[in-house]
Amino acid sequence: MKSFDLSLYLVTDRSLALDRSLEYVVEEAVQGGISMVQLREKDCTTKEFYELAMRLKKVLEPYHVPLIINDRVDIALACDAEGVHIGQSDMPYAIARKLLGKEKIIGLSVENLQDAIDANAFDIDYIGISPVFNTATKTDTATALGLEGVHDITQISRHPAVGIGGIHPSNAGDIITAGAVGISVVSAIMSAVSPRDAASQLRSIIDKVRS
Ligand code: TZP
Ligand code: MG
Repeated sequence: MKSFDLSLYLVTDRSLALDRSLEYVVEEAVQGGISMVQLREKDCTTKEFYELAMRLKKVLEPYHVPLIINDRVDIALACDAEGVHIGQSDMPYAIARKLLGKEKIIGLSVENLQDAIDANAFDIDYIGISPVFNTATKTDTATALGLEGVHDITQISRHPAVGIGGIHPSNAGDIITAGAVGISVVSAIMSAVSPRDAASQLRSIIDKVRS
């Protein structure tokens, strides 16, 4: 049985890690309470991507935190990651599912209500509502959906949803209240002076809103 916890989902970006290793930031974040990690690499060779994924897998395994690979089904298969996260222009989910099998986690970004309606017909495990707010971390996004978008999408989706984009301690609780089961963050943890404290602060906010 697949079991995973979307509540506090770290998406990586090495360029925002303030010269610290990805392994260091991720392990700190895990100790602060993140529940899932997505390795997102836009600028490296396949070999580097694979090696990085293997190193992160080794960091995460003792904590039983799932490793999800952004976009690259081949890397996910090569390192036996727990799953992949795909966008609307990445490999079609049905092909990803065929290649990965039933037991792996597949997440899909939805950028509007229609994407979420379409995704109801898909054998995926969660959706990422993208972006909730505008963010300097990724500027080639669709129009920000806001809390209203999170509400509308989670109302119609049969899949659990996480929000991504511009999420920080000041608005994290609102994303959950609007209907998401979790939040995905990049800079709020990757660029924090203490990734552990940043994760732990977000963890407390989420737990409080959910209780
Ligand atoms: N997809 C949509 S927005 C985004 C991604 C990968 C970046 C989110 O970064 P941040 O720093 O949490 O706003
Ligand atoms: Mg993608």
